[in-house]
Amino acid sequence: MTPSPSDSPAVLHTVALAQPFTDQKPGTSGLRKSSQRFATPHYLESFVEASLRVLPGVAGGTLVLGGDGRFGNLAAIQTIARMAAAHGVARLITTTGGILSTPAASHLIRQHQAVGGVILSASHNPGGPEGDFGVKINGANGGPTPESITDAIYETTLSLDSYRILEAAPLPLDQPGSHVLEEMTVEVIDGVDDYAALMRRLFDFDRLAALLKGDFRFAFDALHAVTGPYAARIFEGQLGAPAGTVRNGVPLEDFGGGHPDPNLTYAHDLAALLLEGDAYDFGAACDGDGDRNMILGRRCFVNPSDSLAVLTANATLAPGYAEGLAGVARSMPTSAAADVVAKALGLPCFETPTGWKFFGNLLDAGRITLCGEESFGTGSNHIREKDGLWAVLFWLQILAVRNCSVAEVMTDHWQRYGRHYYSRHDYEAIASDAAHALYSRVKGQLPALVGERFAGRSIALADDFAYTDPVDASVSEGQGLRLLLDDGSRVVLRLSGTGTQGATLRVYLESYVPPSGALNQDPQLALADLISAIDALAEIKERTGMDRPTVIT
Ligand code: VG1
Ligand code: CO
Repeated sequence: MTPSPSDSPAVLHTVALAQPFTDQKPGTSGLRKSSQRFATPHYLESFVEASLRVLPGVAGGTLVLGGDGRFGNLAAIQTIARMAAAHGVARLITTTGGILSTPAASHLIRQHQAVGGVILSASHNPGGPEGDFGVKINGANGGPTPESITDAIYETTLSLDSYRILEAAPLPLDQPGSHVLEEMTVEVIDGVDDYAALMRRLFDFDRLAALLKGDFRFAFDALHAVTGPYAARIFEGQLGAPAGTVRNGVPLEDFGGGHPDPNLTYAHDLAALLLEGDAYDFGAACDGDGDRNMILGRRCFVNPSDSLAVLTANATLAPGYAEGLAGVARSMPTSAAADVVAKALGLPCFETPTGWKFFGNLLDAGRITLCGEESFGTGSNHIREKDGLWAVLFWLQILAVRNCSVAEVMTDHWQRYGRHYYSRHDYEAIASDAAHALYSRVKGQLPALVGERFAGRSIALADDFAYTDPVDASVSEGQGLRLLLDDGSRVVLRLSGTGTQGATLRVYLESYVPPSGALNQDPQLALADLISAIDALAEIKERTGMDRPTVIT
């Protein structure tokens, strides 16, 4: 019999740290490091201690805890539960098997008025002992904490000399139940139930069921990550899609050895199924922690920037958005496709830096309803994270109501609003020094570039993007190097804040064609002149030693 934690005497320990860790600066979304780094004694505890000290309301409050099922998830939940008890958390909500997607966690935080949550995930990065692990701290609104909090957490880690933890028997996480860890109650709940109920409130499940039970062929790839149980319950269980619709649906600690990243490179099996054959009408995949989505139609890839624009243009087809939208926001490197729709609909449109935390203030203030990023992230005011399955359901809703194919939706969209040819080129795991030297060099050249020729156009603006939050006036600088050309085309350079090996350079390319222009080109060809011009300017091939990007989206 597993001993119940309440049966064994709990002892509070203050564990001394020989010296603080200096590498716990949270990136674009939380602290993300190799599993090996996280295996360093006291490493996880140090970051969690700092977070529990900084997050407002921890003592006496409710905390949500769970993760994407990767290697280290269950052990970390046990550790963090004992630390939460030592910090006076009154109520801890965690899930069976420790399985909790990022969007479902965001929803639980809001639903239970928690002070925040700890989400264990390195998102789309590979997992396993040789892969990555991560800790994301979300706040009371259900979203990633703002920079003021993440900066304070980092500062705290730099001078940390001890952490507090309770010694207690492990919590049984194999089934729902209530437990006690000293003064703290622990509720182990099913991580899918509440999320599925929320989706049912936003979309017309009867209509979706009619679609999925008909001759519409749908393939969903969970990539052996967290969305498997959610997708199986919703698509197959509640909407009646045929068994087998959800592929790779069992979460594995190492995601079956794959990259749980829904793009054409890492979700290639699904991409091949949809783009090279005619057996399926619709395909979708989500990432490790369930906040990203890739949408595919028969022989049709939907660029994520376009996806946001399509959702904006068709939002009122979903019951949850039937009243219309307050506004829309996109991250700076995301194409301006949504801006064009917003303008046509008379909606406010915002451009934020990369990372979901910047959308939180706009959502909380009711200034926007939808938001998205080019990196396969779309979401709305229903939670404060991007939401992979929500986007898939939204697309299904549009297809069900309009009764047409994905390709028809796209063609119709471009004929109406014009097309933003768009691509992101990632140069992953390049030497850190080379990446930073390349970046600083271009940054140094920016002021002199205005008015210069570039890919046959003239450079109208060259800057390092800075953002002033329209809600709280906080300023975030250094968010990416932008070259805006006089015809509205654009090239952006950024260094990734989520990688764990060396540095990753992202090159974002965009060029607009009005409805009267050529709408059916291959994006790589349509952008070819921008691609070679930025290579010449930034000396990408030469300085990275790479002939081509590792990932092209
Ligand atoms: C990447 C994406 C960014 C996204 C972030 C977190 O960041 O580009 O748009 O918000 O991942 O996504 P970066 O700094 O590597 O470019 V996830 O799915 O980790 O929560
Ligand atoms: Co993610």
